[in-house]
Amino acid sequence: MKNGRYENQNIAVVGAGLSGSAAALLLRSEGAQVTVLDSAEEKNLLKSTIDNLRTHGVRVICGAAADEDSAAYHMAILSPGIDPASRLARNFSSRGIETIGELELGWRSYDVPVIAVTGTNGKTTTSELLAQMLNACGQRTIACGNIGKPLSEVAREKQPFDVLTVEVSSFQLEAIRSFRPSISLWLNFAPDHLDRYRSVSDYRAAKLRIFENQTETDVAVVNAIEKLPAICPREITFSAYADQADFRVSQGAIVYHDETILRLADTKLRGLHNIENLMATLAAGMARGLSFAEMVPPLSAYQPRPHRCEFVRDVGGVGYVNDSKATNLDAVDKALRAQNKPVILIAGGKNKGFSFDPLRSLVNEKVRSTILIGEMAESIRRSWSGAAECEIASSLADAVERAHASARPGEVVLFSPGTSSFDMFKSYGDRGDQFRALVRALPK
Ligand code: UMA
Repeated sequence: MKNGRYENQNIAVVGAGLSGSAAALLLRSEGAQVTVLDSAEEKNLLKSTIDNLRTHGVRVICGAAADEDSAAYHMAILSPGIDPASRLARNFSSRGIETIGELELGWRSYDVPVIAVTGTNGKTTTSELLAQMLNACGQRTIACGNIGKPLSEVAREKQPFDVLTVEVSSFQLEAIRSFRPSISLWLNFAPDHLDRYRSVSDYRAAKLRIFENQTETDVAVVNAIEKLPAICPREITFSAYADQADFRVSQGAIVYHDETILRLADTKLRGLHNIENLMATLAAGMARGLSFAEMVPPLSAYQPRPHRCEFVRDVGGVGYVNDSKATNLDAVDKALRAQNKPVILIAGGKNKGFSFDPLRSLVNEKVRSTILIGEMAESIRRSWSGAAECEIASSLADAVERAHASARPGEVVLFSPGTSSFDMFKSYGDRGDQFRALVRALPK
């Protein structure tokens, strides 16, 4: 236990989703009196979650009453989806109540070293690669955090792990105090989440907090082409594009200094962005004392996850690729660069506060025709008008039908939305599942 327990403390947990629920149950297991507050009306929340919280003695306040709650608390825990500037969060911070994020709570409650993985893209793949590799090499770990299982849940379960592999988002890092990974991974950075941050530099500053509490005895695995400020931990660098990195690509293989480690043809991952994810994983394993000979077999065996440039099916010589996980422009950029055939691109979704202008020249180079969906369809058409044919579809089903009607043999239909899904779907997973089902239902 890094900090004291929470016996008889009155603690507010903001948000009744995965993180809030995990934080509340952890705090209850450590003796706190817990109130969960959520701005949504109770009927719109998961009944099973709310019932479970109440069964564990947690008070739940929903809707407008949550914003107005004025009870005294020792501390408040924010779920990552809660903007610290929101009225709900300010209700605590403005009264001088210590306010921390769920990640920080989990960290304080479980004394196991942490490997933290951040980056705009590739966090989930790298966290999974790392967890799979470490377990195969005899280091017991679990991939948790932003990937789906909150750190507070892992902290409550207290299984005997050697190390935790924690995917961390800017939203989570924004609300840390003492969170100190022994190994941090900075995969890449590109603009995102401008519906939450006032500027790209605010988003970057939140992410950079991953290094904030690391010391010289810790390690940072960093992308060599990123211009990071001076940081304390020892750095191991990687890049598929620079020659000066510790891990780099040479003659179709990942090399460490001059030693060949892994031939690209011997992995199931495709695209240079994934090769960088592999390099970062090897670097983190090296920092954990593993040899390349131990690490390479599990990395070669790793199967890519769904929704990440997932090949769905060939229909009459046209390949259909599901890249629903592409929720920002950088991910679309990488997916387009990985294609070597003319592309019919299906893109669009929720308005996250950025324009698609930066992709214009790449779209012009790679894409024959675009089919646009969701809240951003009109705005994307304005960004790409003249760079490729643009048409707007009324639904994902309509978009798939239009793509099927226009694609020619030898082309690829790439579903890489470039923004989040919440205007039309429950999640990127739901969106990708629907795309896959629609493609599977196409006539031959
Ligand atoms: N809520 C409010 N007021 C608000 C906003 C939300 O009361 O102003 C309530 C909602 O009504 C809801 C609850 O908060 O009941 C949801 O909390 P949340 O948005 O923090 O979601 P969780 O279910 O706790 O999931 C969070 C992460 N979500 C976000 O960061 C938005 C999940 O990352 C993460 O997997 C999970 O914790 C476990 O750690 C998702 C994500 O989209 C996958 N992450 C972003 C990304 O990867 O780009 C950062």
